[in-house]
Amino acid sequence: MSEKISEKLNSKSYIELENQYGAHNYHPLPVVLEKGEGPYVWDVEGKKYYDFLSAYSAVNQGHSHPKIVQALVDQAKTLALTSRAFYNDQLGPYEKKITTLFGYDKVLPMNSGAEAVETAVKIARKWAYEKKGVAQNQAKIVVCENNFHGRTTTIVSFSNDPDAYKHYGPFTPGFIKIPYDDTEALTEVLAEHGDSIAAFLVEPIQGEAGVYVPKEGYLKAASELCKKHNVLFIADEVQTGIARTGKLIACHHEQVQPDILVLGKALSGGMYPVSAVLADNAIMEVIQPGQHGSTFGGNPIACAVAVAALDVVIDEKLSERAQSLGDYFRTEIQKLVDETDLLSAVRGKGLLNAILINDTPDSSTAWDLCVALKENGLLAKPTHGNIIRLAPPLVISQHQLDQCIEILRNTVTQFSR
Ligand code: IF1
Repeated sequence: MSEKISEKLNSKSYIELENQYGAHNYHPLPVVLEKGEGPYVWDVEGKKYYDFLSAYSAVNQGHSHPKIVQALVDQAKTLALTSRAFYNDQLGPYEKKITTLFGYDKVLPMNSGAEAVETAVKIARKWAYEKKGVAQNQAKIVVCENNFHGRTTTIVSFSNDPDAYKHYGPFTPGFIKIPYDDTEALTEVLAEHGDSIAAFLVEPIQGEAGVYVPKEGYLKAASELCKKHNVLFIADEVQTGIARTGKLIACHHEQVQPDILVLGKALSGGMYPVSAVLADNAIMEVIQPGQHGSTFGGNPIACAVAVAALDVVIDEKLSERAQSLGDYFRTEIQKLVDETDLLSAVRGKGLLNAILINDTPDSSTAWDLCVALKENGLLAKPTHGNIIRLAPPLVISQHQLDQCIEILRNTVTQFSR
């Protein structure tokens, strides 16, 4: 094992280092992690935890999955980066694998989720001008209130969360916000503006908004409305994709095949920044050489890691696990909701779930409960205010999940505001 970069410190010292030398763009839970394996992480004092955040659903395959680590190490020792100025022997096989698995003609490889969303926005706009005949610079994209699609300037331009957009103007125009999970609102906006609308960009479940699961049939109805108005249906499955909700992508719960599919996070199993935009030729062909790109997009390491990460999803039946363990988890947590006034609801799909704390969003109750959970060996973090996301790695076993349910039960019942 190679020597650590610096001598080993305690949690307090690591936190002080981050406070002094790091931008304060996060307020982490007071725990300093140094090791991860499967559903577990360990802090620098050696305390073991269940990870119930999974790096916001990036670590679906479990921390440091041996097969993905091996792919990373082997490729890193061989060829790390060529840029797309040249071909490489990893990209083509990866592109064939991912397009075949998700059912598309083409993939455009990127790195972060936000980059992939930006790529989807650019493709949709270009398609609107070159294929749909929308007047230049007049293309609109419909998005949903309380969305989260990343943190670039264009993406926060269509956020309604002041923390995401305040003082980042001027904003990118061309976006129309409608309420989420509201088929009537989508019907109206397409009827009124459909001729100039390029796409509808939507999260199949709104993650950051608090694991908001739309009504059954919403995605299907939205997809059909888009077809009717020649509008592209773009599914942002960065968080809900890769088996997290019990299907390969959450849209498959309603047999919806998005016109443009955006993937990220667990596409690499949390091992490396890998994102992707998938579409059929009639859409993807609007991008010609020199019209979009990225230094690291489609690099050999990203491709080798993503191939291994997707193999793990299929070989270890992670979608089926998420579906059955998720149903069990919500059933058990619903019993706890019924027994205590601290929790008002549990909701989710597969192993993307959340509990609603029976307190005001500006109260510290959700945070305080997460600190208490940490003391009891389970790491989770509130999303907005009084909602705690509960999303373990999909490799968690039934026995381990039962232990987590016990930790949740004990912590909630012993918790005093
Ligand atoms: C943070 C949560 C936030 C995403 C969806 C695109 C992206 C994300 C549906 C962008 C990223 C991350 C970002 C991270 C916390 C986490 C997150 F929803 F998952 F909880 F912020 F809202 N589409 N979500 O969820 O992907 O560029 O980050 O790779 O920014 O704090 P990215």
